[in-house]
Amino acid sequence: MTTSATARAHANIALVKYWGKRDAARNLPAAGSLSLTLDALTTITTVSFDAWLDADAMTLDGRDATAAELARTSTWLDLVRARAGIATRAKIETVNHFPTASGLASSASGFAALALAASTAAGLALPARELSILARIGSGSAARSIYGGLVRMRAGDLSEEAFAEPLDDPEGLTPRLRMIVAIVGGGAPKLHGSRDAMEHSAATSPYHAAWVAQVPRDLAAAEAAIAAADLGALGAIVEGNALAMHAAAIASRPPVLYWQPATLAALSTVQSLRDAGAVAWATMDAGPHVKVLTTATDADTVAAAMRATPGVTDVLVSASGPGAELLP
Ligand code: 2P0
Repeated sequence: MTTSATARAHANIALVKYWGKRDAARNLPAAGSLSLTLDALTTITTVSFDAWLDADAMTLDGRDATAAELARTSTWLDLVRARAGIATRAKIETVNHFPTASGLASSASGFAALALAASTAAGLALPARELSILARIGSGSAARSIYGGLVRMRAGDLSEEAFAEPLDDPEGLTPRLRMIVAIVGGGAPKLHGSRDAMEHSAATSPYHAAWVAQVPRDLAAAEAAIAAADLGALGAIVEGNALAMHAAAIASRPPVLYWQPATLAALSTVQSLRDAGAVAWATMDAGPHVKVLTTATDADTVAAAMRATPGVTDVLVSASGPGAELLP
């Protein structure tokens, strides 16, 4: 007997970053985070439990998963099997619909789509909060991609408390927001995987404790700015938070340095755009790319300026996207 389900989820970009764990085994973050789910970056995953299989099997963008990718997914799938009371192995087919060479990590949309598809195929009908916890155990940022729009991740004290939830947006800011992704270095594979890099940073950076202490302050200020629809205040926190994360990472020994020359050029373009009156605030993740928070009104101006920046090889524009959903 086969039971199958297909789900779609979107990647997210953190406005207040997750960088560091307090418990690696249960994948509990050291602090909360806040993100915007993006409509332009999609993963579609099908999970089929099949009694004839004697091992899990997985394809990623049409190729067989590596042994490491399969082992990580298989271990995670054991949680779903335990919960559903089944031992059946599964076939997993996952496809990332990301613009070519976007160089963006797909673990957030990947584990969010997987959590919904696998739990549904296993016969579980989990509420969104349970899906968020399940996705988090796979990858911390995936907890946020269960939801659309602006999303807050709670650090929680217990594993059951570390989940994401949609953020109140009383002034209707979300539909006005745009994220411009400026790809630097042609989307080459990243130098340091974020999982290992954040652990190394926590273990060796003299600034890590200061970073973890700053996050709750940034979260509170970002939420207040969203509640007041104050984009200038929100943008200043977003940019400061990302640079603080990178400062802590760069101070690791040996350093975790994601920046390339074009990264600085892109950051300089963002400052120039602001000086010229545009809404433009930079953020960066575990790579050299610069993402710019802006509005629907200024998106074309910002995208054109990023495209004209030397060393920027590709630019994509995204609005807010929806949460994880089942496909027929
Ligand atoms: C974020 N990043 O908040 C931050 C900013 C990277 C920089 O979440 O170990 O792949 O799987 O829980 O979710 C990337 O880390 O890490 C990440 P794991 P994940 O988006």
